[in-house]
This record gives sequence, structure tokens and C-alpha cells, in this order.
Amino acid sequence: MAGIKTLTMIKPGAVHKRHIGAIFNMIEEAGFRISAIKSVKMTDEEAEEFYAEHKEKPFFPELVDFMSSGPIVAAILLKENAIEDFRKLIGSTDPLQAKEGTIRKLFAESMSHNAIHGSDSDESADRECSFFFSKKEFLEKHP
Ligand code: FUP
Repeated sequence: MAGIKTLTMIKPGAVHKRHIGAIFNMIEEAGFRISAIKSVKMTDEEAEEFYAEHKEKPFFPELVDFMSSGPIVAAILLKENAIEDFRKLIGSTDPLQAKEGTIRKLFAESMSHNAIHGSDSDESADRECSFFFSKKEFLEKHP
């Protein structure tokens, strides 16, 4: 069975533009429960670790610079079929390709400054949730 949790980050550009409330409103309206939430400013090293799978990509330095340029809001979200449903809600990585009404279509500035992150698999969700939160900081199940 597909897992019920995913990890999101509201990225520095969207935080700076004061879109936190509007984005979490869309997330809750779409049926996700916010199981844990925090605001942190990542160091370069932390951003490198979070995005380690992209280390060899040409966009990696820009991605790391951007993700450590200001605070982000990290949250664990719970819903049946969380990974797939959340990726539908946020839309394509490139906002030009993202469907109308998706979070990236509404709030992203560009491919690299794309407003929001969503885990791409249950394995990534486990790793990413543990990256930001200790086990006692979040629920694994709907209350
Ligand atoms: P996504 O899972 O939709 O966040 O997309 P990816 O894992 O492919 O990309 C991770 C991050 O790298 C995204 F936030 C955007 C950035 N990226 C670029 O800046 N340029 C690219 O060509 C691809 C991804």
C-alpha cells in the first residue's frame, strides 16, 4: 500500500513573498493534515545534503544557493496516497508546464525558484521527514 505521508518545503522565494498562508490553505483544502511544521534556514551544507541526488547536475550550485538563501517552511503532510496526490497538487517542476490551479502554476517564479517541494517516493519521504524532524515531532497516522 502506498504511504500516507509526504514532506513539503515552502521555498525561500515563496516565504519571502508571504505566500505561506495561501499555500498551506490550499494544502489543507486538498485534504492533507499537517502533522508537523517548522521554519528553518538551511546552511549550504544542509541544502547540499538534502539534494545530494542532484550533486552532479549543472543546476546543483544554483539550487543550493537558492535553498540556503532564506528561511523555508518544512512540513510533514498526511493523507491517503500522499505522494501522488501532493505531486498533482503542486504541479510540474517547470511552472511553464504546470497545470492551471496547481501551486507551482500560481506561485513559482521559474524552474529553479519553483515555490514548493514534494517528496517523490515513500523512501524519499522517510528520508526527508527524518532530515527535518525527530520521530517524536510527528504522527505517522491520522489521529
Ligand atoms: P521535483 O521533484 O519536482 O522538485 O523536481 P526534481 O527533483 O527534478 O528537481 C529538484 C530541484 O531542482 C527542483 F526544485 C528544481 C531544481 N531543478 C532545476 O533548477 N533545474 C532543472 O533542470 C531541474 C531541477
